[in-house]
Amino acid sequence: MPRTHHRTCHICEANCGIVVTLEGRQVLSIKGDPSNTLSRGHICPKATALADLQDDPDRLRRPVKRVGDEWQEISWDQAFAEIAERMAAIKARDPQSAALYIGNPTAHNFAVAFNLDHLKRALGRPAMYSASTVDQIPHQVVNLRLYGHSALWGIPDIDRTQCLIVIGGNPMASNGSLWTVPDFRNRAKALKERGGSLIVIDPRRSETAEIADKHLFVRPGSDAFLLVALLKAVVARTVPAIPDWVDGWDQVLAALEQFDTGECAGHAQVALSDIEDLAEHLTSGPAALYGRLGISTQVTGTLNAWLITLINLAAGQLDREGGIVFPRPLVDVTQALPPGSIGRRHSRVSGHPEVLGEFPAGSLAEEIETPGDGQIRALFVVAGNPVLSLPNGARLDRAMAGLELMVSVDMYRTATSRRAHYILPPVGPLEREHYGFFMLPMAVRNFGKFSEAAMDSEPGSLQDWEVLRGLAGALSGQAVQAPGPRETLDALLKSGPYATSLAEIAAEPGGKDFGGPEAGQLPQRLKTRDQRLDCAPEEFIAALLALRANPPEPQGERLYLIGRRHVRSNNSWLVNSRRLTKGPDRCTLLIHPDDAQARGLSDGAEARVRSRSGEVVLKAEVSAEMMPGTVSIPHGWGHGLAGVGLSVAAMRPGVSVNDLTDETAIDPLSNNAGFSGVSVLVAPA
Ligand SMILES: Nc1nc2c(c(=O)[nH]1)N[C@H]1C(S)=C(S)[C@@H](COP(=O)(O)OP(=O)(O)OC[C@H]3O[C@@H](n4cnc5c(=O)[nH]c(N)nc54)[C@H](O)[C@@H]3O)O[C@H]1N2
Ligand SMILES: Nc1nc2c(c(=O)[nH]1)N[C@H]1C(S)=C(S)[C@@H](COP(=O)(O)OP(=O)(O)OC[C@H]3O[C@@H](n4cnc5c(=O)[nH]c(N)nc54)[C@H](O)[C@@H]3O)O[C@H]1N2
Ligand code: SF4
Ligand SMILES: [Mo]
Repeated sequence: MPRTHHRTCHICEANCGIVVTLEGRQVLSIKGDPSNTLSRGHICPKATALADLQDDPDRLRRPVKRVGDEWQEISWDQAFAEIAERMAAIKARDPQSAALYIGNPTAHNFAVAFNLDHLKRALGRPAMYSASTVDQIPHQVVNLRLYGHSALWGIPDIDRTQCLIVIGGNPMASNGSLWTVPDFRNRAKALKERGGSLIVIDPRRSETAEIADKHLFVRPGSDAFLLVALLKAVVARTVPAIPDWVDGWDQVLAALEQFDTGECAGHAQVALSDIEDLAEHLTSGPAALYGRLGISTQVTGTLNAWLITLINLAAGQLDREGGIVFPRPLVDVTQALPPGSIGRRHSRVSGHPEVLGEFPAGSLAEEIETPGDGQIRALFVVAGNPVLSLPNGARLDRAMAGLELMVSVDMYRTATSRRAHYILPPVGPLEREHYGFFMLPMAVRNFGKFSEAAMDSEPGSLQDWEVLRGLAGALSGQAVQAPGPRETLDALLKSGPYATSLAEIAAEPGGKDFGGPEAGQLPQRLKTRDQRLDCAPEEFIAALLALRANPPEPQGERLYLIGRRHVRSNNSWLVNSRRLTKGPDRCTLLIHPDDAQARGLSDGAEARVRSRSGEVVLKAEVSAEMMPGTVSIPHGWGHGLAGVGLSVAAMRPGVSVNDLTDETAIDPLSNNAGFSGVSVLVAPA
């Protein structure tokens, strides 16, 4: 008899409710769950890939060990014991030689979040790296410095705003980021139906720009200039009503004096009249300026995220209905997690400060390559694919070959885990529990949904968190004694703002809804010592002033390279799904017709793209959706490396854009990689 199972899709940040129909272990269908009040029945094509993943014969079911070029299946006990033994030998020579890299899927796994510390402790405080520093850490730094906690989030109040301005985000493809906003399409449609507007600022006419009322191109990597000009335009238009719990506004104004609006607009290649129009929208009703990945992955990422907050503040939109609102999640992560630190330690080779406990992922390769005390000799990768996801991944790939021990917790033999000595696979995607611990605090509803496993796990398999505990136990010689993830979550729900419980949440198949975010949360929710908001941290002001001396360099023959996401893929890891990989080639070079013509490149021809880091050859896709002077290649491709065990992906492996990106381009305030606007040369291959 078929049975239905209500759960949350854990692939991306949207946290959509899904209904899985199963017969035994066989998935008959995956559909949107209309009873889920967060996602309202919405799903995207990726949800059905959960079934492909669950059944994928390439997915590892047992630990494997690399012996030469061969992979041998071994038992968990053997894997844990051998790893512990090798680690002990390495540590005996140098206690500070281990590093841990945490990939994006760990952000979608509450049980991993509760158990990482066991592994960190057992490894003796390893150097930490993660996908955060190729993604969102600038926003966390701004949260920390302004609100006092890296995980106190403000999000656009999309369901009540009259104007949403998106800069460097493409929610129509990504389904939202740092903003859990499932069903973005219909929420944007409703905004327009009530007479509001959607404006997109992006060097590519993205899928979101396609449905917008207005789209502006911006020169990649130059958003800080546009944002300075916009802030000045907003200030010129209104006398900002800065709340009395905000300090530092005068310092902001003084710094702005140093900039000329017209000059800034010129640097960003945005017309002054368009900037005036944006300011008009922001100051004439409920409106929200939202910036995401395109503005985060720049060397000015923190500056960008800060300027966006200042613009919302100056326009009177911060903590306002229809502006930027602060969700009140069921689990208050600002209670559950420490606020975050900056600069307590520095990296060995280049002296990068620790930011939220991490060094720049872009500096991982040099720490493996450079001899001396503290050289990384053992690397543990949990749910990450840094060879494809980090800048100059090819350099990291070469460096990894020199590691004495590498362990990947992953269910596939990927571009990265093929370098590991041991791969430890978790259970299938439908065999695990889920709670959107990190994502629900950024959701458009104050909402909770707990998903039980949809099916029993295969005998002898372990969940990610059990793998982490197994490793920690073996490394420390002591089994981990701690409450399980369900117990921890239950306790957090009980002590949370709604004093609910796991049992209460789990009883609701569609989730439990406590209403939409309310305005008026500040200053009470601030986690700063004095419960005031200092909007002008010294180092931010200094970085802003330093911007004057760094106008964009003349472009000449060079083109700006940016990235993109497709609704049928997710970073590097849904590439083995038969359902998703159907259709046209997606790893292409998007290039404007004028730029293509100037280089003698026709649509479909092979193009050679060169940068400081390397070179790739891929098919050109000529399209006026690109800003002239700008090209785009998606990340998450490059599965053709020897040793990768992805048979579906192998048919169309693509190339890795991160063979072109620059690992030395780092935002000094957050350690984030600068991916936007890499300078490249393009020619026919
Ligand atoms: N040039 C460029 N580079 C980028 C980006 C870009 O826009 N442009 N985007 C960046 C961003 S935003 C991110 S988040 C990073 C992502 O960077 P990473 O997190 O390093 O890489 P992913 O491609 O997400 O790979 C995740 C890995 O985890 C495995 N995995 C999936 N689910 C699970 C699970 O439940 N358990 C375990 N143990 N493993 C699992 C997958 O098989 C895959 O190998 O890439 C970044 N890199
Ligand atoms: N389908 C799908 N969904 C995903 C993912 C996926 O891989 N596939 N990945 C998930 C992850 S890990 C993340 S972090 C989120 C990211 O979600 P989003 O932040 O929405 O990221 P992108 O879709 O990469 O959109 C970034 C946009 O910035 C633009 N851009 C690039 N450079 C610049 C610039 O210099 N300035 C400006 N203003 N814009 C620029 C790009 O053209 C692109 O349209 O998506 C998540 N959702
Ligand atoms: S939008 Fe994200 S959470 Fe929703 S179905 Fe698609 S992949 Fe899953
Ligand atoms: Mo990400």
